[in-house]
Amino acid sequence: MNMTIKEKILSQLLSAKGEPISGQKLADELSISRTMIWKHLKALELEGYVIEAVKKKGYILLSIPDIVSKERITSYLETAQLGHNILYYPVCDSTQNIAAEKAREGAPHGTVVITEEQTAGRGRLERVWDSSANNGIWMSVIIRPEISPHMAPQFTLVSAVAITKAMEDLTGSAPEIKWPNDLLMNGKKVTGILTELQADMDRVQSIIIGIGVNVNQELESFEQSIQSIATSLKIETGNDINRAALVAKILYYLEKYTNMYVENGFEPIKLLWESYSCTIGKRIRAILLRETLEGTAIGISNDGVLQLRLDDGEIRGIYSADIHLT
Ligand code: BT5
Repeated sequence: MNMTIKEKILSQLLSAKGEPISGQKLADELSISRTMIWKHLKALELEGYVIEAVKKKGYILLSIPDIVSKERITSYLETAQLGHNILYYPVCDSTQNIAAEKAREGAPHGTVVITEEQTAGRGRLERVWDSSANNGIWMSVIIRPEISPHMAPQFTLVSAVAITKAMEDLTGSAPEIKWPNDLLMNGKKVTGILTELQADMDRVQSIIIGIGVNVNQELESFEQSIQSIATSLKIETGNDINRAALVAKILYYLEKYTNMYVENGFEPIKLLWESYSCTIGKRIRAILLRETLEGTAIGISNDGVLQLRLDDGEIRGIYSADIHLT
């Protein structure tokens, strides 16, 4: 991966784990002057890193800002492609809007648009997505798989599995997946996914996967109207979570399962999805655009369509709906 000089300096300071590194050593290893090293250190300080200069010893990284900047995420990244182009905004209207624009302008596969705060975060059907400052993951990932447009909705399910795995790795607790785009903990929503598509009739140009994860919110941080239905990883686990590390983990699994899906189809992902699902086998009410159906969710098909058995025995394939467990 191509790291900037600033990222390289940060990476060296992080791997020194609190021990001083001399300015001369940094300058020699990066083949730049000590004055340039000093300038980059000042730039890092402006971003909130606390760096101490110890006389005759060098620089020590004392504390790291809790932000989801490019440098912070990059320091945890283990991917071959996803997240190698990160566009970070302290605040924006919606990362989906910026990602859509960047995708049209040709942003490469794996581009990530991420922010600390959204002023117009949105869910499906233009619903409001509560995205307050510095406590969640509000990001959009642009992927460009070579698939036909009808396969795109499955990326919601692929992403759900990837985020679930990442949360399980990092916190030890896995959420449950509620078809199609919610992750729940103790029955409350901890994550929402919004998959949008740019395509020709027969070819995907880009899929923009919008991911909203409630990470370090307290209950009062949520809008009153969603306090009874929303939760965060902190509320559920009692711990503050390193958001940048979680972003990197999500990208790691998203890359892994995207590649698996493109190479081997949906079936291997489907098995994982089912193992985390809280929808299958349950009685549900499915609110579609034009009708509401009740019945038992008996599974998802090999292309990710929910199979609902109605009370008269008829089986209906549901492509998109709001699901209520009854
Ligand atoms: C979703 O929609 O769940 C998709 C949310 C996607 C958000 C991400 S953040 C990054 C990217 N940029 C964006 O602008 N969006 C994406 P849906 O299934 O329609 O659910 C929306 C409903 O969830 C709302 O009507 C509320 O009831 C509830 N809700 C809103 N904010 C929430 C939050 N932070 N946590 C839990 N529930 C929330």
